[in-house]
Amino acid sequence: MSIDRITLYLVNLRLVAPFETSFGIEHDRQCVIVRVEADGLTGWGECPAERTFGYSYETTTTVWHALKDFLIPRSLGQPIDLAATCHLGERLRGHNMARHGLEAALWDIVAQQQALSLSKALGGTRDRVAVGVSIGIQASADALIAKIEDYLAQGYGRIKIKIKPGYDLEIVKRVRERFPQLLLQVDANSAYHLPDAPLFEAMDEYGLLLIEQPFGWDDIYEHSQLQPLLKTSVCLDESIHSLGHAALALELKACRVINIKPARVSGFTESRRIHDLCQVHDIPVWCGGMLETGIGRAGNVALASLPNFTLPGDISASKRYYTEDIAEPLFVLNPDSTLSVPTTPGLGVTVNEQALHRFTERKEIFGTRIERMNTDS
Ligand code: OSB
Ligand code: MG
Repeated sequence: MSIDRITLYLVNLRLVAPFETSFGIEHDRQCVIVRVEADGLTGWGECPAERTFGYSYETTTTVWHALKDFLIPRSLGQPIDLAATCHLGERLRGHNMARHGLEAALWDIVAQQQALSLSKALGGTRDRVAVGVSIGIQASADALIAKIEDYLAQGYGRIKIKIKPGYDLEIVKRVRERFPQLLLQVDANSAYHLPDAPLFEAMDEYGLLLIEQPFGWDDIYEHSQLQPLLKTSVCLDESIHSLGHAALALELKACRVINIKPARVSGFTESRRIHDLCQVHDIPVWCGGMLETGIGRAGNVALASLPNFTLPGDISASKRYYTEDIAEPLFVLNPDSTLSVPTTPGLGVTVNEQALHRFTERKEIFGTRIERMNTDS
Protein backbone atom coordinates (compact mmCIF):
# COMPACT_ATOMS: atom_id res chain seq x y z
CA MET A 1 0.00 0.00 0.00
CA SER A 2 1.85 3.09 -1.17
CA ILE A 3 1.00 6.67 -1.98
CA ASP A 4 0.28 6.86 -5.72
CA ARG A 5 -0.87 10.39 -6.19
CA ILE A 6 -1.34 13.64 -4.28
CA THR A 7 -3.43 16.55 -5.54
CA LEU A 8 -3.34 20.06 -4.12
CA TYR A 9 -6.24 22.49 -4.50
CA LEU A 10 -6.10 26.17 -3.66
CA VAL A 11 -9.73 26.96 -2.89
CA ASN A 12 -11.54 30.16 -2.07
CA LEU A 13 -14.94 30.18 -0.36
CA ARG A 14 -16.94 33.30 0.44
CA LEU A 15 -17.82 33.63 4.13
CA VAL A 16 -21.49 34.31 4.94
CA ALA A 17 -20.27 37.40 6.84
CA PRO A 18 -16.84 39.04 7.21
CA PHE A 19 -14.82 37.76 10.18
CA GLU A 20 -12.79 40.42 12.03
CA THR A 21 -10.13 39.75 14.66
CA SER A 22 -7.46 41.88 16.32
CA PHE A 23 -5.12 41.04 13.41
CA GLY A 24 -7.39 41.68 10.43
CA ILE A 25 -10.62 41.09 8.57
CA GLU A 26 -11.49 38.23 6.22
CA HIS A 27 -14.29 38.35 3.65
CA ASP A 28 -13.52 35.05 2.05
CA ARG A 29 -11.48 32.08 2.98
CA GLN A 30 -8.57 30.79 0.95
CA CYS A 31 -7.08 27.47 2.03
CA VAL A 32 -5.28 24.44 0.59
CA ILE A 33 -7.00 21.06 0.28
CA VAL A 34 -4.89 17.89 0.04
CA ARG A 35 -6.11 14.72 -1.65
CA VAL A 36 -4.07 11.55 -1.27
CA GLU A 37 -4.70 8.42 -3.34
CA ALA A 38 -3.24 5.09 -2.28
CA ASP A 39 -4.25 1.67 -3.64
CA GLY A 40 -7.76 2.71 -4.54
CA LEU A 41 -8.46 4.64 -1.33
CA THR A 42 -8.73 8.43 -1.17
CA GLY A 43 -8.00 10.59 1.85
CA TRP A 44 -8.63 14.30 2.32
CA GLY A 45 -6.97 16.94 4.46
CA GLU A 46 -7.19 20.71 4.85
CA CYS A 47 -4.43 23.25 5.53
CA PRO A 48 -6.33 26.22 7.03
CA ALA A 49 -3.58 28.75 6.47
CA GLU A 50 -4.83 32.14 5.38
CA ARG A 51 -4.14 34.23 2.30
CA THR A 52 -1.76 36.43 4.25
CA PHE A 53 0.10 36.63 7.56
CA GLY A 54 -1.91 37.34 10.67
CA TYR A 55 -2.84 34.46 12.89
CA SER A 56 0.26 32.59 11.79
CA TYR A 57 3.37 33.05 9.64
CA GLU A 58 2.02 30.33 7.40
CA THR A 59 0.04 31.40 4.36
CA THR A 60 -1.50 29.43 1.53
CA THR A 61 1.69 30.21 -0.46
CA THR A 62 4.07 28.81 2.17
CA VAL A 63 1.80 25.77 2.61
CA TRP A 64 1.89 25.08 -1.12
CA HIS A 65 5.67 25.44 -1.17
CA ALA A 66 6.24 23.15 1.86
CA LEU A 67 3.99 20.47 0.37
CA LYS A 68 5.11 20.70 -3.25
CA ASP A 69 8.85 21.07 -2.70
CA PHE A 70 9.39 18.99 0.41
CA LEU A 71 6.58 16.85 1.81
CA ILE A 72 5.05 15.52 -1.42
CA PRO A 73 8.28 14.44 -3.20
CA ARG A 74 9.32 12.53 -0.08
CA SER A 75 5.89 10.89 0.33
CA LEU A 76 5.08 9.67 -3.18
CA GLY A 77 5.71 5.94 -3.62
CA GLN A 78 6.17 5.52 0.13
CA PRO A 79 3.98 3.24 2.24
CA ILE A 80 1.21 4.82 4.30
CA ASP A 81 2.92 5.20 7.67
CA LEU A 82 1.74 7.89 10.07
CA ALA A 83 4.85 7.70 12.25
CA ALA A 84 7.11 8.12 9.21
CA THR A 85 5.05 11.10 8.02
CA CYS A 86 5.43 12.75 11.44
CA HIS A 87 9.21 12.20 11.35
CA LEU A 88 9.39 13.63 7.84
CA GLY A 89 7.46 16.67 9.03
CA GLU A 90 9.81 17.19 11.96
CA ARG A 91 12.69 17.52 9.51
CA LEU A 92 10.83 20.34 7.78
CA ARG A 93 10.69 22.31 11.07
CA GLY A 94 7.64 24.52 11.42
CA HIS A 95 5.08 24.64 8.57
CA ASN A 96 2.63 22.88 10.86
CA MET A 97 -0.47 23.64 8.78
CA ALA A 98 1.15 22.13 5.68
CA ARG A 99 2.13 19.04 7.67
CA HIS A 100 -1.36 18.74 9.13
CA GLY A 101 -3.04 18.76 5.69
CA LEU A 102 -0.97 15.78 4.55
CA GLU A 103 -1.17 13.91 7.85
CA ALA A 104 -4.96 14.38 8.02
CA ALA A 105 -5.40 12.82 4.56
CA LEU A 106 -3.30 9.84 5.67
CA TRP A 107 -5.34 9.47 8.88
CA ASP A 108 -8.48 9.42 6.70
CA ILE A 109 -7.01 6.52 4.67
CA VAL A 110 -5.73 4.63 7.73
CA ALA A 111 -9.16 4.88 9.39
CA GLN A 112 -10.83 3.62 6.18
CA GLN A 113 -8.39 0.67 6.07
CA GLN A 114 -9.41 -0.22 9.61
CA ALA A 115 -13.11 0.33 8.79
CA LEU A 116 -13.25 2.84 11.65
CA SER A 117 -14.55 6.38 11.83
CA LEU A 118 -11.72 8.88 12.29
CA SER A 119 -13.11 9.52 15.77
CA LYS A 120 -12.75 5.83 16.73
CA ALA A 121 -9.35 5.56 15.04
CA LEU A 122 -8.13 8.49 17.15
CA GLY A 123 -9.57 7.03 20.37
CA GLY A 124 -12.67 9.20 20.56
CA THR A 125 -15.30 8.26 23.12
CA ARG A 126 -18.25 10.59 22.35
CA ASP A 127 -20.88 10.51 19.65
CA ARG A 128 -21.68 14.23 20.04
CA VAL A 129 -19.32 17.10 20.84
CA ALA A 130 -20.24 20.32 22.64
CA VAL A 131 -19.70 23.41 20.50
CA GLY A 132 -20.01 27.17 20.64
CA VAL A 133 -19.63 30.01 18.21
CA SER A 134 -16.79 32.51 17.77
CA ILE A 135 -18.04 36.00 16.91
CA GLY A 136 -15.74 38.47 15.16
CA ILE A 137 -15.36 42.12 16.11
CA GLN A 138 -18.56 44.09 15.41
CA ALA A 139 -19.19 47.76 14.69
CA SER A 140 -20.62 48.41 18.18
CA ALA A 141 -21.68 46.73 21.42
CA ASP A 142 -25.30 46.86 20.22
CA ALA A 143 -24.40 45.10 16.98
CA LEU A 144 -22.52 42.43 18.94
CA ILE A 145 -25.46 41.92 21.32
CA ALA A 146 -27.79 41.49 18.35
CA LYS A 147 -25.42 38.85 16.89
CA ILE A 148 -25.28 37.01 20.20
CA GLU A 149 -29.08 37.02 20.43
CA ASP A 150 -29.25 35.53 16.95
CA TYR A 151 -26.77 32.73 17.76
CA LEU A 152 -28.50 31.96 21.07
CA ALA A 153 -31.78 31.66 19.17
CA GLN A 154 -30.05 29.16 16.85
CA GLY A 155 -29.17 27.07 19.89
CA TYR A 156 -25.52 27.88 20.61
CA GLY A 157 -24.81 27.43 24.31
CA ARG A 158 -21.40 29.08 24.47
CA ILE A 159 -20.27 32.34 22.93
CA LYS A 160 -16.72 33.55 22.26
CA ILE A 161 -16.12 37.18 21.41
CA LYS A 162 -13.01 38.64 19.86
CA ILE A 163 -11.42 41.59 21.64
CA LYS A 164 -8.75 44.13 20.73
CA PRO A 165 -7.44 47.35 22.32
CA GLY A 166 -10.33 49.83 22.47
CA TYR A 167 -12.89 47.04 22.07
CA ASP A 168 -12.48 45.07 25.25
CA LEU A 169 -13.56 45.84 28.83
CA GLU A 170 -16.57 47.99 27.97
CA ILE A 171 -17.76 45.42 25.44
CA VAL A 172 -17.44 42.58 27.96
CA LYS A 173 -19.31 44.69 30.54
CA ARG A 174 -22.16 45.42 28.12
CA VAL A 175 -22.48 41.80 27.04
CA ARG A 176 -22.40 40.54 30.62
CA GLU A 177 -25.08 43.04 31.69
CA ARG A 178 -27.35 41.89 28.89
CA PHE A 179 -26.64 38.13 29.38
CA PRO A 180 -25.82 37.50 33.07
CA GLN A 181 -25.80 33.68 32.77
CA LEU A 182 -24.15 33.28 29.37
CA LEU A 183 -21.17 30.92 28.98
CA LEU A 184 -18.88 33.63 27.64
CA GLN A 185 -15.20 33.72 26.74
CA VAL A 186 -12.92 36.22 24.99
CA ASP A 187 -10.08 35.85 22.47
CA ALA A 188 -7.48 38.63 22.06
CA ASN A 189 -5.38 36.90 19.38
CA SER A 190 -2.16 38.28 20.90
CA ALA A 191 -3.17 41.95 20.84
CA TYR A 192 -1.79 42.83 24.32
CA HIS A 193 1.39 42.73 26.42
CA LEU A 194 2.22 42.21 30.07
CA PRO A 195 1.79 45.92 30.99
CA ASP A 196 -1.89 45.44 30.07
CA ALA A 197 -2.33 42.99 32.99
CA PRO A 198 -4.59 45.47 34.92
CA LEU A 199 -7.09 45.37 32.05
CA PHE A 200 -7.39 41.61 32.49
CA GLU A 201 -7.61 41.95 36.27
CA ALA A 202 -10.63 44.20 35.66
CA MET A 203 -12.07 41.68 33.19
CA ASP A 204 -11.64 39.00 35.84
CA GLU A 205 -14.83 40.29 37.52
CA TYR A 206 -17.12 39.30 34.64
CA GLY A 207 -17.27 35.54 35.14
CA LEU A 208 -15.65 34.59 31.85
CA LEU A 209 -15.03 30.91 31.05
CA LEU A 210 -11.54 31.81 29.91
CA ILE A 211 -9.36 34.52 28.37
CA GLU A 212 -7.71 33.25 25.18
CA GLN A 213 -4.23 34.31 24.06
CA PRO A 214 -3.98 37.83 25.47
CA PHE A 215 -0.22 38.14 24.86
CA GLY A 216 2.37 37.44 22.16
CA TRP A 217 1.74 34.73 19.55
CA ASP A 218 4.90 32.88 20.63
CA ASP A 219 4.94 33.92 24.29
CA ILE A 220 4.66 31.64 27.28
CA TYR A 221 6.59 33.65 29.88
CA GLU A 222 4.33 36.76 29.97
CA HIS A 223 1.26 34.54 30.21
CA SER A 224 2.86 32.82 33.21
CA GLN A 225 3.04 36.23 34.89
CA LEU A 226 -0.63 36.96 34.19
CA GLN A 227 -2.30 33.66 35.13
CA PRO A 228 -1.56 33.87 38.90
CA LEU A 229 -3.19 37.32 39.03
CA LEU A 230 -6.53 35.98 37.77
CA LYS A 231 -9.38 33.75 38.92
CA THR A 232 -10.30 33.32 35.23
CA SER A 233 -8.36 30.68 33.31
CA VAL A 234 -5.90 31.89 30.71
CA CYS A 235 -6.16 29.70 27.60
CA LEU A 236 -3.30 29.46 25.13
CA ASP A 237 -3.96 29.14 21.40
CA GLU A 238 -1.24 30.68 19.16
CA SER A 239 1.61 29.94 21.60
CA ILE A 240 1.21 26.15 21.61
CA HIS A 241 2.80 24.61 18.53
CA SER A 242 3.91 21.28 19.92
CA LEU A 243 3.88 18.92 22.87
CA GLY A 244 7.02 20.65 24.12
CA HIS A 245 5.31 24.04 24.20
CA ALA A 246 2.37 22.53 26.08
CA ALA A 247 4.72 20.93 28.63
CA LEU A 248 6.51 24.24 29.14
CA ALA A 249 3.24 26.16 29.54
CA LEU A 250 1.98 23.68 32.15
CA GLU A 251 5.31 23.68 33.99
CA LEU A 252 5.30 27.51 34.15
CA LYS A 253 1.56 27.56 34.98
CA ALA A 254 1.09 29.97 32.09
CA CYS A 255 -2.48 28.75 31.46
CA ARG A 256 -5.18 26.52 32.92
CA VAL A 257 -6.76 25.59 29.60
CA ILE A 258 -5.36 24.81 26.14
CA ASN A 259 -7.06 25.32 22.80
CA ILE A 260 -5.91 22.52 20.48
CA LYS A 261 -6.09 23.19 16.75
CA PRO A 262 -4.72 20.19 14.90
CA ALA A 263 -3.42 22.39 12.08
CA ARG A 264 -1.49 24.64 14.48
CA VAL A 265 0.30 21.71 16.11
CA SER A 266 1.11 19.78 12.87
CA GLY A 267 -1.62 17.16 13.02
CA PHE A 268 -3.84 14.74 14.89
CA THR A 269 -0.91 12.73 16.26
CA GLU A 270 0.60 15.76 18.02
CA SER A 271 -2.89 16.94 19.06
CA ARG A 272 -3.47 13.63 20.79
CA ARG A 273 -0.13 13.83 22.60
CA ILE A 274 -1.04 17.31 23.91
CA HIS A 275 -4.50 16.06 24.85
CA ASP A 276 -2.98 13.15 26.82
CA LEU A 277 -0.47 15.38 28.62
CA CYS A 278 -3.19 17.84 29.62
CA GLN A 279 -5.41 15.01 30.83
CA VAL A 280 -2.68 13.79 33.19
CA HIS A 281 -2.32 17.34 34.54
CA ASP A 282 -6.08 17.94 34.91
CA ILE A 283 -5.96 20.70 32.31
CA PRO A 284 -9.12 20.73 30.16
CA VAL A 285 -8.73 21.22 26.42
CA TRP A 286 -11.09 22.27 23.64
CA CYS A 287 -10.88 22.19 19.88
CA GLY A 288 -10.33 25.54 18.19
CA GLY A 289 -11.25 26.35 14.61
CA MET A 290 -9.85 28.21 11.64
CA LEU A 291 -13.09 28.74 9.67
CA GLU A 292 -12.48 25.36 8.03
CA THR A 293 -14.49 23.89 5.18
CA GLY A 294 -16.41 20.68 5.87
CA ILE A 295 -13.19 18.68 5.36
CA GLY A 296 -11.30 20.35 8.19
CA ARG A 297 -14.46 20.58 10.31
CA ALA A 298 -14.96 16.79 10.12
CA GLY A 299 -11.42 16.27 11.42
CA ASN A 300 -11.94 18.77 14.24
CA VAL A 301 -15.20 17.09 15.29
CA ALA A 302 -13.47 13.69 15.36
CA LEU A 303 -10.62 15.08 17.49
CA ALA A 304 -13.05 16.80 19.87
CA SER A 305 -14.63 13.41 20.63
CA LEU A 306 -11.57 12.45 22.73
CA PRO A 307 -12.27 12.34 26.49
CA ASN A 308 -10.35 15.40 27.74
CA PHE A 309 -12.03 17.77 25.25
CA THR A 310 -14.37 18.86 28.03
CA LEU A 311 -14.99 22.49 27.01
CA PRO A 312 -17.15 23.48 23.99
CA GLY A 313 -15.18 23.78 20.74
CA ASP A 314 -15.10 26.52 18.10
CA ILE A 315 -16.69 24.09 15.67
CA SER A 316 -19.94 25.64 14.58
CA ALA A 317 -22.51 24.38 12.09
CA SER A 318 -21.49 24.56 8.42
CA LYS A 319 -24.01 27.30 7.60
CA ARG A 320 -22.39 29.64 10.14
CA TYR A 321 -19.42 29.86 7.74
CA TYR A 322 -20.45 29.21 4.12
CA THR A 323 -23.60 29.21 2.05
CA GLU A 324 -22.15 26.32 0.05
CA ASP A 325 -19.52 23.89 1.33
CA ILE A 326 -17.25 21.44 -0.49
CA ALA A 327 -18.09 18.46 1.75
CA GLU A 328 -21.34 16.65 2.54
CA PRO A 329 -23.31 16.15 4.63
CA LEU A 330 -23.29 19.56 6.28
CA PHE A 331 -22.75 19.78 10.04
CA VAL A 332 -25.99 20.85 11.70
CA LEU A 333 -26.34 22.13 15.27
CA ASN A 334 -28.27 19.78 17.58
CA PRO A 335 -30.68 21.45 20.05
CA ASP A 336 -28.24 20.77 22.93
CA SER A 337 -25.47 22.87 21.28
CA THR A 338 -23.58 19.83 19.99
CA LEU A 339 -22.51 18.47 16.63
CA SER A 340 -22.87 14.76 15.91
CA VAL A 341 -19.64 12.87 15.29
CA PRO A 342 -19.61 11.13 11.88
CA THR A 343 -19.68 7.34 12.17
CA THR A 344 -18.84 6.14 8.66
CA PRO A 345 -15.27 4.95 7.96
CA GLY A 346 -12.61 7.64 7.70
CA LEU A 347 -13.39 11.33 7.83
CA GLY A 348 -17.10 10.61 7.43
CA VAL A 349 -17.83 13.31 4.88
CA THR A 350 -17.82 13.10 1.09
CA VAL A 351 -16.22 15.78 -1.02
CA ASN A 352 -18.57 17.33 -3.57
CA GLU A 353 -16.19 17.31 -6.54
CA GLN A 354 -18.30 19.74 -8.54
CA ALA A 355 -18.33 22.31 -5.77
CA LEU A 356 -14.61 21.73 -5.16
CA HIS A 357 -13.96 22.35 -8.86
CA ARG A 358 -15.94 25.59 -8.81
CA PHE A 359 -14.11 26.95 -5.77
CA THR A 360 -10.64 25.90 -6.98
CA GLU A 361 -8.32 28.72 -8.08
CA ARG A 362 -5.33 26.48 -8.67
CA LYS A 363 -4.79 22.73 -8.82
CA GLU A 364 -1.70 20.58 -9.22
CA ILE A 365 -1.40 16.80 -9.44
CA PHE A 366 1.72 14.96 -8.29
CA GLY A 367 2.21 11.26 -9.12
CA THR A 368 4.89 8.62 -8.81
CA ARG A 369 6.94 7.91 -11.93
CA ILE A 370 5.00 4.68 -12.46
CA GLU A 371 1.71 6.47 -11.98
CA ARG A 372 2.74 9.13 -14.52
CA MET A 373 3.73 6.45 -17.06
CA ASN A 374 0.32 4.78 -16.69
CA THR A 375 -1.50 8.07 -17.14
CA ASP A 376 0.55 8.95 -20.24
CA SER A 377 -0.20 5.63 -22.00
O1 OSB B 1 -8.03 32.55 17.20
O2 OSB B 1 -9.46 31.04 17.35
C1 OSB B 1 -8.90 31.87 16.66
C2 OSB B 1 -10.49 32.02 13.18
C3 OSB B 1 -9.38 32.25 12.40
C4 OSB B 1 -8.15 32.40 13.01
C5 OSB B 1 -8.04 32.31 14.40
C6 OSB B 1 -9.14 32.05 15.18
C7 OSB B 1 -10.40 31.94 14.56
C8 OSB B 1 -11.65 31.75 15.28
C9 OSB B 1 -12.79 31.11 14.53
O3 OSB B 1 -11.83 32.15 16.40
C10 OSB B 1 -13.14 29.78 15.05
C11 OSB B 1 -14.03 29.01 14.10
O4 OSB B 1 -13.53 28.36 13.15
O5 OSB B 1 -15.24 29.06 14.29
MG1 MG C 1 -7.85 31.90 19.25
